[in-house]
Parts: sequence; structure tokens; C-alpha cells
Amino acid sequence: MERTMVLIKPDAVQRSLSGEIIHRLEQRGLKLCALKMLWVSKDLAQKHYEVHKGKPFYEGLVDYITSSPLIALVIEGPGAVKAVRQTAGSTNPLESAPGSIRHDFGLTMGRNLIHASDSVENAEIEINLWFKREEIITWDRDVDQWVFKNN
Ligand code: IDP
Ligand code: MG
Repeated sequence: MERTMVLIKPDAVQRSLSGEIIHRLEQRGLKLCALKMLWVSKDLAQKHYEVHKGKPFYEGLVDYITSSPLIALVIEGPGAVKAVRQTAGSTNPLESAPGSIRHDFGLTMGRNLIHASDSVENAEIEINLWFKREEIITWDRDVDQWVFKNN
């Protein structure tokens, strides 16, 4: 089953939106496989956002993500990468679809509440960067047959 990684970024945690964001992912039918709260080191933040190194927003982005605790999650489901990106909304909240997290709670790219892996390949890299193997729970949810089946 496909997995993706989500960060409930520091602005969302500070604004007490963590529960709301997890609720939306669960409501969609997605399954939680790992969850932890942490205050990210600069080193981990730089590794996570390495592809953006050199861009004008990079320094501010690393400061933002290390400024306060965040919550990291591993999420599972059919098409989990695409589903979570859709529920998160476009990078710029002003261009996000109504009903998406970034649209409904955000206004700027600098405070856009959530990170979601952008491909299956990057999801695997990010999960390995943020989680130890034993922190990820493989489990059957009784309702899976009513949510995941494609007949
Ligand atoms: P994504 O989070 O939708 O995948 P990316 O382009 O990978 O978007 O950028 C990573 C993060 O960097 C964004 O979520 C946002 O927080 C921040 N970011 C991207 N572009 C800008 C910008 O132009 N100004 C400020 N922050 C930006
Ligand atoms: Mg990205």
C-alpha cells in the first residue's frame, strides 16, 4: 500500500490546527502509520529542504520549520501521495482549491501549514529521513475493506 509523509508545520501546531488536519486526513479514509511531535534540528530541516537550497525563500523556510515544534506523520492509502497533496492544496494558499487545508486556513506560502511528499519516490526518502523503521506501524484497520477496495 502506498505511503506518504506529512508534516503539520509549526504554524499549524501553534494555531492548534493539528487535530483538524489529522481529522481531515482520517476523514478522507487515509490511515495513520506513524506520528510524532518534534522540534526539528537545523540539520534535519536543511536535509529535508535540500532541493530548495539557493532559492530566495530557502533560509526563511529553514527558520520557519525549526522555529517551533511540528508533527510528522506517515500516512497510508491507495494513491496516498496524490490524495494528501490534494487535501493539502497548492503551495500558494491563494491558489489552493476551496476545501483544501491550505485554502481553508492559509494566506501565504511562508505559512502554509502542511508539507506532503510530492512523489512515491520522495515519500520513501522522506520517511527514511524522519522515521526509524520501528516507529512505523504496519496494521490492518477493520474499516479498510470499506475504504480501500476498488472491486
Ligand atoms: P510544496 O510544499 O507544495 O511541495 P515546494 O515548492 O516544495 O512546495 O516548497 C516547499 C515549501 O517552501 C512550501 O511549502 C512553502 O512553505 C515554501 N515556499 C515555496 N515557495 C515559496 C515562496 O515563494 N515564498 C515563501 N515560501 C515558499
Ligand atoms: Mg515540495
